[in-house]
Amino acid sequence: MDSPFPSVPQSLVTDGWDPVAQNDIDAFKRRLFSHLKHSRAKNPETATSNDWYQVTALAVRDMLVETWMDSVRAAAHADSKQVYYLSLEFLMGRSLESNLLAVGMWDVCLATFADMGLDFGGIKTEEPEAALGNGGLGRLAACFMDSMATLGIAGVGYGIHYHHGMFRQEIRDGQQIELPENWLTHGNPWEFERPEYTHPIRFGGWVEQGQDALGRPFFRWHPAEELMAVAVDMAVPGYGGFSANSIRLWAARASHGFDLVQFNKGEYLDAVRAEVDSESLSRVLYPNDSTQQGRILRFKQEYFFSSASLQDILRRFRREQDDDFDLMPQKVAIQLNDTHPAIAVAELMRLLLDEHHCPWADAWTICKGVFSYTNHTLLPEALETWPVAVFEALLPRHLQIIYDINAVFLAEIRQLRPGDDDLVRRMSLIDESGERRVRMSHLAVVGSHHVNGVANLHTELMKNGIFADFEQLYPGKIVNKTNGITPRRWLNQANRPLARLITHSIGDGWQTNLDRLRALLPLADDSAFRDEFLSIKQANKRRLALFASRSLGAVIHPDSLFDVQIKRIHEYKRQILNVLHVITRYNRLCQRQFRQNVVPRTVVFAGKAAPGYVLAKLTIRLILAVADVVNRDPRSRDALRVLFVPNYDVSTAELIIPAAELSQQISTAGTEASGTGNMKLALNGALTIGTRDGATIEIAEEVGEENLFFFGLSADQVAATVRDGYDPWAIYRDNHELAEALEMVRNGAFSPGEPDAFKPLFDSLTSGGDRYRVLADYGDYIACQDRVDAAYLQQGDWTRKAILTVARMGKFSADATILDYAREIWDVHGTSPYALGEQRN
Ligand code: B1H
Repeated sequence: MDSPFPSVPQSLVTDGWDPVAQNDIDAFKRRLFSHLKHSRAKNPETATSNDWYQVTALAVRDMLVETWMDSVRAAAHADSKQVYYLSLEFLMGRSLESNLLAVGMWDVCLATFADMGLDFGGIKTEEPEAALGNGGLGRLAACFMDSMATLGIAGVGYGIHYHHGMFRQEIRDGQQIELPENWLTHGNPWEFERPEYTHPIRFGGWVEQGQDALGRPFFRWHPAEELMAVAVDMAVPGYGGFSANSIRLWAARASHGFDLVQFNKGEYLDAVRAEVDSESLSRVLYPNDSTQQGRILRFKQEYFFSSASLQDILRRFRREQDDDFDLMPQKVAIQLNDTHPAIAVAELMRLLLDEHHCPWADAWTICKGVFSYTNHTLLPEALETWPVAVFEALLPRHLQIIYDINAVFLAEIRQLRPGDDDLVRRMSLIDESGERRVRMSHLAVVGSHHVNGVANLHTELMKNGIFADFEQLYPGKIVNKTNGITPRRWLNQANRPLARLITHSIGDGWQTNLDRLRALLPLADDSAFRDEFLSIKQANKRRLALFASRSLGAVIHPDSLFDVQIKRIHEYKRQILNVLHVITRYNRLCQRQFRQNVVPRTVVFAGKAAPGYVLAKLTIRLILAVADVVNRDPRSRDALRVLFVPNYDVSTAELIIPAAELSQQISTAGTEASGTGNMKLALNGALTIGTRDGATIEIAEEVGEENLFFFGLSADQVAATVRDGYDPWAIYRDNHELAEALEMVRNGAFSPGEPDAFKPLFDSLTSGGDRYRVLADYGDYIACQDRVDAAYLQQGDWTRKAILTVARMGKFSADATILDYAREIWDVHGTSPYALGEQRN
């Protein structure tokens, strides 16, 4: 690949590494060969790529195990507070490179493989992703784990060891199909199964009520079903090798205590079937992002991992503090990642009341001192409620406890606001408006000492919207913690060339104190630096183009503007608005007079649709159909290309983000709680085109409004359209380019064989009930895209804006976010030099 910028040192724009001493290479090679022989029983001649991946992982694992064991031991004996992050999702991605960078062995490893004449690029892609999450919420958990480990905040991430992670997306006949993902087929070198940490999980049955010898009431749950949760641990090494934490994932196993009876009765096959049933509990991740599916198996998953985690937390606590449970709030902080683990509140009550015989009021005080809850979405379809009937059938004792919590809570409300029955009805943990349901968010709020939103706007909307009553009665309980991303993965690892340029220019240290990127500010006006920055972007674009041609058979031009929208496909994220822009641009290109001076564009989409989400799947189909037309038509193909990258996952993000120049963040204002892809793209030098939504607002505050492209209605204005009415047909009539694009969607221009194929999309866009107000933002969006073109023509200034953007992204380091949680919510301190030196704010 020839660089068009001869002044650039070639080493910076390739995947180069710093010089490595032959001694280090030889030592690393010895570790690889030793594992090849002793762990794989292979020799170099017969070793496959996968063997090399496995032995490299084992060699790296050896290097981090020491720090990990030290950290875990130190945390256990330090008598200090531990943080437990309960999350149904951890979207970790691949671990080999991040762990190599954490232990400082990345250069050595690359040099070693080069020395052996093997291609490390092919070896690292042997690693299947740990795709144990849907999107932002799961990836946030992974970034937070990285930051906690790096800052030396002792803690454990608790989740589920899903056998199948997020489904694999393939495109067949222009449509998404879902295939099971099998990340464990070749074994997972990063995990340690720990059968010695196994906890029983029970469901169903009935509750016996009685009095003990002293006349005190007791409740004894007689469950009908039991299974086991077995711990599977993974190390999370902190950057720099000062400390490490664990992620403990629970795998479901049969409990032979229960089916032994069946075995003994000779019902062998039935008993084995029961075993299969038990293990199905941790079989698969639910692939819904931002919608609750309400399936029984999901409910059981939520309780399964909450209960196992709490039993584990109590076991660890009692080992250090005996049964002095009043100390728990000083020793234990439990963060609930959304309401998925909200049942943990009732479970801790049950354990304290029924198994450890705490008085009710004491147990409740402990709960409220231990838990805190993060809300990640305001979309009504995502707010979890479960029918009371489901509780009665599966968790009867927990239902009693929830009723008791509710009674105490509502008594408090009645005292604070006598006579306000409507308030009581609204705040109750039980929704009585139809089939009685438990409101999991209310359980989480009532059981927590702090509740947080994930960006300023989101938190304000929480306080004025779904949690307004709570905000009024308990001011100060709801706080904001704007999300962040780990700069280790999202810049240092994913964009090695840019990371190296930054380090060459301002030195190391930014990886653990992202505010240091401000030292790049003066370089935005340095033409040599700009050229290097630009040539790295070009090289990353060429890398993506190469991938597109080799793996997808698609041609894209590295000289065009790479315009990127990568995220779950969802109506509120409005990929359809992007498509309408593409169609409009296509229509313009079909007219000769528009073909002068156009800025060539490549519009990149990637994302999965939930399997049952019809309009989202149809949107993918439309993107592919439009791509097919636009990419073939000689009138447009030189100036406009559409690329859909299938199977969007963490690794695909690591490939696309460094190549992006324009970041599309175009959700209806007020719907995207935060967004974190917006941060990743900006940190890699993409300029943002977006609405005033989520954390994009705060990105603009940091980088300066002059360095991004805002358009569309604000959240307040969107709310006003709800009050004042919304008339999409009036907008249609007023804007002929819009009408033309919409008609093409309706009349089969992109689906000649099936003219009505996309009609449901047309109908939704033109319906007054379109919750996402797509047409309302169309005109402003198109005008804004024209401004993007104009800005891109000023290449020097565009690059300057991109550099300023990178330099001002420090606020969005997950380290800063985690230090904020540590200070305001968890009351803990980091012990690594990065935390001690840099406790910011
Ligand atoms: C987010 C979810 C989510 N919000 C339900 N809510 C799920 C809800 O399986 N489910 O049932 C799964 C996921 N995910 C995202 O969280 C927000 O949409 C983003 O705006 C935010 O950046 C991210 C992290 O806070």
